[in-house]
Amino acid sequence: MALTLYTYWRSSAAYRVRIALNLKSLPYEQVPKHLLRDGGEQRKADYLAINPQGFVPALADDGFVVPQSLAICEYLEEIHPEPRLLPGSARDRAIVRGMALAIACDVHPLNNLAIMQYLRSELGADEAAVQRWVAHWITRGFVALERWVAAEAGAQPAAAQRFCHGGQVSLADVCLVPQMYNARRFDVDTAPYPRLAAICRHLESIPAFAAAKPEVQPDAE
Ligand SMILES: N[C@@H](CCC(=O)N[C@@H](CS)C(=O)NCC(=O)O)C(=O)O
Repeated sequence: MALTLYTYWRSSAAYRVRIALNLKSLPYEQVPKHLLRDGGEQRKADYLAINPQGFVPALADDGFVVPQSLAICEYLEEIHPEPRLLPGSARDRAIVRGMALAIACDVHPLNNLAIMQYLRSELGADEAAVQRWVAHWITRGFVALERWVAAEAGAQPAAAQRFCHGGQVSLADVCLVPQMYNARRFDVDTAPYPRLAAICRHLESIPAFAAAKPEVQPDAE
């Protein structure tokens, strides 16, 4: 099994996959695609032949290409089940997938590069308006997730919480940490989300998460 990850250091979707690969101790080669250089290497013909969507990440496994970060994580889970990113019971899996999708489908796409470029170039938004847009959608998502995590945790105090659900690392955590990175990057106030912040603080201290963070990637600027 030779794994190649098409990635960009600041891509939060690629960050998810790096965490999953590290948690499962799967060695992989990185092929960086610079999202801004020369109009975006992800939009060049050679990369579109790999991922027709023109997004990172994509993972190649001996030449078999899987695009979409959550599809990649689930693929890794199936070919290399331990340690598990999805819990044992159908109910727990449904919660974990729900939290992961709340981030990956309902928050992250709205702060993606192509969306922000469209806001600027087609809709005439200035930087302040783009910032408001990003903050609005992250805030909306985090308000809901903070409540959701609290409801799942019951009476446990915020500071005692270490994971999104079920007392162990899951796909929800794999999605939360990169989205928190994005929130900080775009100067979104994270103080109103003490549970999410406490979970991220703990997760970021785990070596698999620490080794996946953008600043320590080979293509980091
Ligand atoms: N749903 C996709 C989203 C991938 C995505 O949005 N990737 C961003 C970087 S985080 C990207 O490649 N953007 C390039 C662009 O917008 O042109 C996934 O989870 O993999």
